[in-house]
Amino acid sequence: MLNIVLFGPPGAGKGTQSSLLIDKYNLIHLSTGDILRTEILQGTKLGLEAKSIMDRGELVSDKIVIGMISSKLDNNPNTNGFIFDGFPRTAAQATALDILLKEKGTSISAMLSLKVADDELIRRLLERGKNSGREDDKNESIIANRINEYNNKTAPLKEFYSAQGKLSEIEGIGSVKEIANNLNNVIDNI
Ligand code: B4P
Repeated sequence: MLNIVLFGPPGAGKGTQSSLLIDKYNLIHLSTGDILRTEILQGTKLGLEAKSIMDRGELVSDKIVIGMISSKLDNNPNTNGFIFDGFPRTAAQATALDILLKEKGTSISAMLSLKVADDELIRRLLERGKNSGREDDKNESIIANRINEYNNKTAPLKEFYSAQGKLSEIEGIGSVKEIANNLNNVIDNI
């Protein structure tokens, strides 16, 4: 199986690039952000719990997101592989993911980390916030909070995957096509 962690700060282009990679490599896209937003739209108990946390730009609890990923893995036993977009975001999530994949006889193939400077992240997210209806994209102080959460809790995961020899860093500024080509080159050499 080909299991890719697509990594980077909020607004780095993970969602954008995932949609290209799933078509090219015939993978299943698991975006914890999208799954949570679907729960919010459906008004489920989990969605109600997650909404205020996400609107503040904080991270939803590990227990909730690990449970969500676990059931998605169980529901797709015969796939070529997965793109993990926005997951893992904490050390506990990364450890849980390794265990869940091991139980299925597979593992992470690579972490592809998109590098984008903070001023460009803020510009992209505010731009998306004009139309997306996402509360977390509308306000610069919430975006700053998301970037802080990333720097404190998520960025250290690069060390976790680097220690396993799986980290590749890719420039995330440029055209969507250029960045996609660079991601494809890394994946084709796995
Ligand atoms: P996510 O949905 O994962 O949102 P994100 O980090 O903002 O990334 P996103 O995929 O939306 O942005 P993208 O880079 O594609 O998380 C939202 C919230 O959910 C979190 O804050 C947290 O509360 C919760 N959550 C999710 N997963 C969790 C977890 N595992 N644990 C705990 N909590 C969790 O795109 C951004 C914009 O840039 C787009 O408008 C796009 O068009 C544009 N763009 C993309 N590529 C570009 C390029 N090359 N040039 C210019 N613009 C570009």
